Amino acid sequence: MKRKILLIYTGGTIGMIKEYGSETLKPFNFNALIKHIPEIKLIDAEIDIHVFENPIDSSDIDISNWIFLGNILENSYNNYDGFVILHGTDTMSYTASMMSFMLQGLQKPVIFTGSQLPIGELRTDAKENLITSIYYAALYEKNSPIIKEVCIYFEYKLYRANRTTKFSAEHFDAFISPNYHILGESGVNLNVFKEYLLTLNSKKFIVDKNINNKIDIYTFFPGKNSKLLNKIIFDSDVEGIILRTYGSGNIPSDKETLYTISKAREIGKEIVVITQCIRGCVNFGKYYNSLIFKELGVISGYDITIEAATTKLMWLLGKDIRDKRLKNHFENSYSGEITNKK
Ligand code: ASN
Repeated sequence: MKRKILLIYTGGTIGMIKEYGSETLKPFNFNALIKHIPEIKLIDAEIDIHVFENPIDSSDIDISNWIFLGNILENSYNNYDGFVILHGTDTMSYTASMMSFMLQGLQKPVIFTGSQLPIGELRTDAKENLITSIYYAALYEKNSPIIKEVCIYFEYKLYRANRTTKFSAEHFDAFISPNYHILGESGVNLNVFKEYLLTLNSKKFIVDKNINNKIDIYTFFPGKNSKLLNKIIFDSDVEGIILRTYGSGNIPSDKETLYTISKAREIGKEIVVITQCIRGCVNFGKYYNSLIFKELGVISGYDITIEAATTKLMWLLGKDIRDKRLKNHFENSYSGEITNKK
Protein backbone atom coordinates (compact mmCIF):
# COMPACT_ATOMS: atom_id res chain seq x y z
CA MET A 1 0.00 0.00 0.00
CA LYS A 2 1.35 3.42 -0.98
CA ARG A 3 1.91 5.66 2.03
CA LYS A 4 0.92 9.34 1.87
CA ILE A 5 3.67 11.70 2.95
CA LEU A 6 3.47 15.45 3.43
CA LEU A 7 6.78 17.21 2.73
CA ILE A 8 6.92 20.66 4.32
CA TYR A 9 9.63 23.06 3.20
CA THR A 10 10.42 25.87 5.65
CA GLY A 11 13.79 26.99 4.25
CA GLY A 12 17.41 26.36 5.19
CA THR A 13 20.51 25.62 3.13
CA ILE A 14 18.85 22.65 1.44
CA GLY A 15 16.83 25.03 -0.75
CA MET A 16 19.26 27.93 -1.04
CA ILE A 17 21.27 29.21 -4.00
CA LYS A 18 24.05 31.76 -4.30
CA GLU A 19 22.88 35.12 -5.51
CA TYR A 20 24.29 36.05 -8.89
CA GLY A 21 27.74 37.63 -8.46
CA SER A 22 27.90 36.89 -4.75
CA GLU A 23 29.03 34.11 -2.43
CA THR A 24 26.09 34.51 -0.04
CA LEU A 25 23.43 31.79 0.22
CA LYS A 26 19.75 32.81 0.24
CA PRO A 27 16.50 30.77 0.27
CA PHE A 28 15.09 30.03 -3.20
CA ASN A 29 11.89 28.66 -4.71
CA PHE A 30 11.90 25.03 -3.60
CA ASN A 31 9.55 23.82 -6.33
CA ALA A 32 12.25 24.81 -8.83
CA LEU A 33 14.96 23.09 -6.80
CA ILE A 34 13.08 19.82 -6.35
CA LYS A 35 13.69 19.26 -10.06
CA HIS A 36 17.24 18.42 -9.03
CA ILE A 37 15.96 15.24 -7.42
CA PRO A 38 14.11 13.30 -10.12
CA GLU A 39 14.65 10.21 -7.91
CA ILE A 40 11.88 11.44 -5.65
CA LYS A 41 9.33 10.27 -8.23
CA LEU A 42 10.70 6.75 -7.96
CA ILE A 43 9.87 6.44 -4.26
CA ASP A 44 6.93 4.18 -3.62
CA ALA A 45 4.93 6.82 -1.75
CA GLU A 46 2.47 9.54 -2.62
CA ILE A 47 4.18 12.83 -1.78
CA ASP A 48 2.50 16.21 -1.43
CA ILE A 49 4.64 19.30 -0.94
CA HIS A 50 3.80 22.32 1.19
CA VAL A 51 6.20 25.20 0.63
CA PHE A 52 6.42 28.12 3.12
CA GLU A 53 5.47 31.26 1.22
CA ASN A 54 8.63 32.98 2.40
CA PRO A 55 11.28 30.31 3.05
CA ILE A 56 13.73 31.39 5.72
CA ASP A 57 17.21 30.84 7.03
CA SER A 58 16.48 29.01 10.26
CA SER A 59 18.15 31.75 12.30
CA ASP A 60 14.95 33.72 11.56
CA ILE A 61 12.67 31.09 13.13
CA ASP A 62 10.43 32.39 15.87
CA ILE A 63 7.24 31.48 17.72
CA SER A 64 4.97 32.49 14.83
CA ASN A 65 6.73 29.92 12.59
CA TRP A 66 6.26 27.21 15.23
CA ILE A 67 2.54 28.00 15.48
CA PHE A 68 2.27 28.05 11.68
CA LEU A 69 3.95 24.65 11.47
CA GLY A 70 1.72 23.35 14.27
CA ASN A 71 -1.35 24.50 12.33
CA ILE A 72 -0.20 22.72 9.16
CA LEU A 73 0.36 19.49 11.09
CA GLU A 74 -2.95 19.84 12.92
CA ASN A 75 -4.91 20.35 9.70
CA SER A 76 -3.19 17.61 7.72
CA TYR A 77 -2.61 15.01 10.47
CA ASN A 78 -5.48 12.70 9.48
CA ASN A 79 -4.74 12.89 5.75
CA TYR A 80 -1.14 11.64 5.82
CA ASP A 81 0.78 8.63 7.08
CA GLY A 82 3.97 10.55 7.81
CA PHE A 83 5.57 13.98 7.66
CA VAL A 84 8.99 15.23 6.52
CA ILE A 85 9.95 18.78 7.44
CA LEU A 86 12.82 20.47 5.64
CA HIS A 87 14.40 23.03 7.94
CA GLY A 88 17.71 24.87 8.29
CA THR A 89 20.18 23.07 10.51
CA ASP A 90 21.10 26.08 12.67
CA THR A 91 17.93 25.93 14.78
CA MET A 92 16.52 22.58 13.70
CA SER A 93 17.00 21.08 17.17
CA TYR A 94 14.97 23.95 18.68
CA THR A 95 12.05 23.68 16.26
CA ALA A 96 12.01 19.90 16.33
CA SER A 97 12.16 19.91 20.16
CA MET A 98 9.31 22.40 20.30
CA MET A 99 7.26 20.18 17.97
CA SER A 100 7.94 17.19 20.24
CA PHE A 101 6.13 19.10 23.02
CA MET A 102 3.41 20.76 20.93
CA LEU A 103 2.36 17.55 19.19
CA GLN A 104 0.88 15.71 22.16
CA GLY A 105 -0.41 12.18 21.55
CA LEU A 106 1.54 11.96 18.27
CA GLN A 107 1.20 8.53 16.71
CA LYS A 108 2.82 9.11 13.32
CA PRO A 109 6.39 9.83 12.19
CA VAL A 110 7.47 13.47 11.93
CA ILE A 111 11.00 13.59 10.50
CA PHE A 112 13.03 16.81 10.30
CA THR A 113 15.92 17.03 7.89
CA GLY A 114 17.95 19.54 5.90
CA SER A 115 21.46 19.72 4.53
CA GLN A 116 24.85 21.36 4.84
CA LEU A 117 25.15 21.98 1.08
CA PRO A 118 22.29 23.18 -1.15
CA ILE A 119 20.36 20.60 -3.16
CA GLY A 120 21.62 22.08 -6.42
CA GLU A 121 25.32 21.51 -5.65
CA LEU A 122 27.17 18.53 -7.01
CA ARG A 123 28.51 17.33 -3.66
CA THR A 124 25.25 17.95 -1.83
CA ASP A 125 24.18 15.88 1.17
CA ALA A 126 20.57 16.97 0.57
CA LYS A 127 19.50 14.10 -1.66
CA GLU A 128 20.36 11.30 0.74
CA ASN A 129 18.95 13.17 3.73
CA LEU A 130 15.69 13.93 1.96
CA ILE A 131 15.13 10.56 0.32
CA THR A 132 15.93 8.50 3.41
CA SER A 133 13.77 10.77 5.59
CA ILE A 134 10.85 10.03 3.29
CA TYR A 135 11.57 6.30 3.64
CA TYR A 136 11.61 6.57 7.44
CA ALA A 137 8.36 8.57 7.39
CA ALA A 138 6.74 5.85 5.28
CA LEU A 139 7.97 2.94 7.40
CA TYR A 140 4.94 0.94 8.52
CA GLU A 141 4.54 -2.55 9.92
CA LYS A 142 1.20 -4.36 9.85
CA ASN A 143 -0.49 -1.12 8.87
CA SER A 144 0.88 0.73 11.89
CA PRO A 145 3.73 3.30 11.85
CA ILE A 146 6.97 2.11 13.42
CA ILE A 147 8.04 5.62 14.45
CA LYS A 148 5.54 7.63 16.49
CA GLU A 149 7.62 10.59 17.51
CA VAL A 150 9.50 13.66 16.26
CA CYS A 151 12.93 12.76 14.85
CA ILE A 152 15.83 14.32 13.02
CA TYR A 153 17.38 12.32 10.21
CA PHE A 154 20.83 13.49 9.16
CA GLU A 155 23.84 11.86 7.54
CA TYR A 156 22.75 8.23 7.90
CA LYS A 157 21.44 8.57 11.46
CA LEU A 158 17.97 8.86 12.91
CA TYR A 159 17.80 10.75 16.21
CA ARG A 160 15.13 11.59 18.78
CA ALA A 161 14.76 15.27 17.92
CA ASN A 162 14.61 16.59 21.47
CA ARG A 163 17.90 14.87 22.34
CA THR A 164 19.89 16.50 19.55
CA THR A 165 22.17 19.47 19.34
CA LYS A 166 23.87 21.00 16.29
CA PHE A 167 27.46 20.02 16.68
CA SER A 168 29.23 20.97 13.46
CA ALA A 169 28.95 23.86 11.01
CA GLU A 170 31.42 22.09 8.76
CA HIS A 171 30.79 18.34 8.65
CA PHE A 172 27.91 16.59 6.94
CA ASP A 173 27.47 14.84 10.28
CA ALA A 174 25.99 18.01 11.81
CA PHE A 175 24.09 16.64 14.84
CA ILE A 176 24.77 14.58 17.92
CA SER A 177 22.53 13.05 20.54
CA PRO A 178 24.86 13.24 23.53
CA ASN A 179 22.68 11.60 26.16
CA TYR A 180 20.46 9.21 24.23
CA HIS A 181 21.01 6.33 21.85
CA ILE A 182 20.33 6.95 18.16
CA LEU A 183 16.97 5.59 16.97
CA GLY A 184 18.11 4.24 13.63
CA GLU A 185 20.85 4.04 11.08
CA SER A 186 20.64 3.73 7.33
CA GLY A 187 23.15 1.65 5.46
CA VAL A 188 22.32 -1.03 2.96
CA ASN A 189 19.24 -1.56 5.14
CA LEU A 190 17.07 1.01 6.84
CA ASN A 191 17.55 0.08 10.49
CA VAL A 192 15.40 1.16 13.42
CA PHE A 193 16.45 0.36 16.98
CA LYS A 194 13.00 -0.36 18.31
CA GLU A 195 14.00 -0.66 21.95
CA TYR A 196 14.84 3.07 22.01
CA LEU A 197 11.67 4.36 20.35
CA LEU A 198 8.91 6.09 22.28
CA THR A 199 6.10 3.68 22.98
CA LEU A 200 2.58 4.55 22.05
CA ASN A 201 0.80 6.81 24.49
CA SER A 202 -2.93 6.60 24.63
CA LYS A 203 -3.59 10.36 24.63
CA LYS A 204 -5.65 11.86 21.82
CA PHE A 205 -3.59 13.84 19.27
CA ILE A 206 -3.69 17.56 19.94
CA VAL A 207 -1.44 20.44 18.93
CA ASP A 208 -0.83 22.52 22.04
CA LYS A 209 0.31 25.90 20.73
CA ASN A 210 0.49 28.06 23.86
CA ILE A 211 4.02 29.37 24.21
CA ASN A 212 5.38 31.95 26.67
CA ASN A 213 8.76 33.36 25.66
CA LYS A 214 9.42 35.36 28.83
CA ILE A 215 12.50 33.30 29.55
CA ASP A 216 16.24 33.78 29.30
CA ILE A 217 19.43 31.78 29.58
CA TYR A 218 22.21 32.79 31.96
CA THR A 219 25.66 31.30 31.41
CA PHE A 220 28.20 31.28 34.22
CA PHE A 221 31.88 31.79 33.44
CA PRO A 222 34.82 32.49 35.73
CA GLY A 223 35.29 36.21 36.23
CA LYS A 224 31.70 37.14 35.29
CA ASN A 225 30.23 40.16 37.04
CA SER A 226 27.68 38.63 39.44
CA LYS A 227 25.53 41.80 39.25
CA LEU A 228 24.42 40.66 35.79
CA LEU A 229 22.41 37.81 37.31
CA ASN A 230 20.77 40.30 39.61
CA LYS A 231 19.83 42.47 36.61
CA ILE A 232 18.32 39.69 34.55
CA ILE A 233 16.22 38.55 37.52
CA PHE A 234 15.07 41.83 39.02
CA ASP A 235 15.18 44.35 36.15
CA SER A 236 13.33 42.35 33.51
CA ASP A 237 9.97 40.71 33.04
CA VAL A 238 11.41 37.22 32.54
CA GLU A 239 9.36 34.58 34.32
CA GLY A 240 11.81 31.72 33.88
CA ILE A 241 15.61 31.59 33.82
CA ILE A 242 17.73 28.70 32.65
CA LEU A 243 21.05 28.64 34.49
CA ARG A 244 23.87 27.07 32.46
CA THR A 245 25.98 25.87 35.35
CA TYR A 246 29.31 24.07 35.55
CA GLY A 247 29.61 20.27 35.65
CA SER A 248 26.91 18.61 37.70
CA GLY A 249 25.14 21.90 38.56
CA ASN A 250 27.78 23.97 40.32
CA ILE A 251 27.85 27.77 40.59
CA PRO A 252 30.03 30.35 42.35
CA SER A 253 29.29 30.43 46.09
CA ASP A 254 29.68 34.20 46.61
CA LYS A 255 27.03 35.91 48.76
CA GLU A 256 25.56 38.01 45.95
CA THR A 257 24.91 35.03 43.65
CA LEU A 258 23.34 32.92 46.38
CA TYR A 259 21.22 35.84 47.63
CA THR A 260 19.96 36.59 44.10
CA ILE A 261 18.92 33.00 43.54
CA SER A 262 17.07 32.73 46.87
CA LYS A 263 15.34 36.06 46.28
CA ALA A 264 14.38 35.05 42.75
CA ARG A 265 12.53 32.01 44.06
CA GLU A 266 10.87 34.14 46.76
CA ILE A 267 9.38 36.49 44.16
CA GLY A 268 8.22 33.60 41.99
CA LYS A 269 10.82 33.57 39.21
CA GLU A 270 11.23 30.04 37.90
CA ILE A 271 14.77 28.63 37.71
CA VAL A 272 15.90 25.62 35.70
CA VAL A 273 19.44 24.31 36.14
CA ILE A 274 21.24 22.65 33.24
CA THR A 275 24.89 21.85 32.69
CA GLN A 276 27.35 23.43 30.26
CA CYS A 277 28.76 19.95 29.64
CA ILE A 278 27.60 18.31 26.43
CA ARG A 279 27.32 14.91 28.15
CA GLY A 280 26.13 13.95 31.61
CA CYS A 281 23.68 15.12 34.16
CA VAL A 282 22.92 17.71 36.83
CA ASN A 283 23.11 16.30 40.37
CA PHE A 284 22.17 18.78 43.13
CA GLY A 285 24.19 18.47 46.32
CA LYS A 286 26.96 16.35 44.88
CA TYR A 287 29.18 19.35 45.58
CA TYR A 288 28.69 22.13 48.10
CA ASN A 289 28.46 24.56 45.16
CA SER A 290 25.12 23.13 44.02
CA LEU A 291 23.58 22.59 47.46
CA ILE A 292 21.56 25.81 47.27
CA PHE A 293 19.45 24.33 44.46
CA LYS A 294 18.57 21.31 46.58
CA GLU A 295 17.69 23.51 49.56
CA LEU A 296 15.44 25.78 47.47
CA GLY A 297 13.78 22.96 45.51
CA VAL A 298 14.92 24.44 42.18
CA ILE A 299 14.12 22.59 38.93
CA SER A 300 16.81 20.19 37.71
CA GLY A 301 17.23 19.80 33.97
CA TYR A 302 19.13 16.52 34.54
CA ASP A 303 20.60 15.56 31.14
CA ILE A 304 18.35 17.74 28.95
CA THR A 305 19.86 19.66 26.01
CA ILE A 306 19.73 23.45 25.98
CA GLU A 307 17.39 23.27 22.96
CA ALA A 308 14.91 21.00 24.72
CA ALA A 309 15.22 22.98 27.98
CA THR A 310 14.37 26.34 26.38
CA THR A 311 11.48 25.02 24.29
CA LYS A 312 10.08 22.93 27.15
CA LEU A 313 10.19 25.89 29.56
CA MET A 314 8.47 28.19 27.04
CA TRP A 315 5.82 25.55 26.42
CA LEU A 316 5.14 24.74 30.10
CA LEU A 317 4.99 28.44 31.06
CA GLY A 318 2.56 28.87 28.16
CA LYS A 319 0.25 26.43 29.93
CA ASP A 320 0.44 28.53 33.11
CA ILE A 321 2.13 25.77 35.06
CA ARG A 322 4.14 27.21 37.97
CA ASP A 323 6.11 26.39 41.14
CA LYS A 324 5.96 22.77 42.40
CA ARG A 325 3.81 21.68 39.46
CA LEU A 326 6.32 23.19 37.06
CA LYS A 327 9.15 21.32 38.79
CA ASN A 328 7.22 18.10 38.52
CA HIS A 329 6.29 18.63 34.86
CA PHE A 330 9.76 19.79 33.87
CA GLU A 331 11.65 17.00 35.59
CA ASN A 332 9.53 14.26 34.06
CA SER A 333 9.59 13.26 30.44
CA TYR A 334 6.86 14.33 28.03
CA SER A 335 8.39 12.88 24.91
CA GLY A 336 11.63 11.24 25.95
CA GLU A 337 13.61 14.47 26.35
CA ILE A 338 14.98 13.95 29.86
CA THR A 339 16.37 11.12 32.00
CA ASN A 340 15.27 11.76 35.56
CA LYS A 341 17.88 9.93 37.60
CA LYS A 342 15.97 10.16 40.92
N1 ASN B 1 21.92 28.89 7.89
C1 ASN B 1 21.32 27.64 7.48
C2 ASN B 1 19.98 27.52 8.21
O1 ASN B 1 19.93 27.10 9.33
C3 ASN B 1 22.26 26.49 7.78
C4 ASN B 1 21.84 25.17 7.19
O2 ASN B 1 20.69 24.89 6.92
N2 ASN B 1 22.78 24.24 7.00
O3 ASN B 1 18.98 27.88 7.65
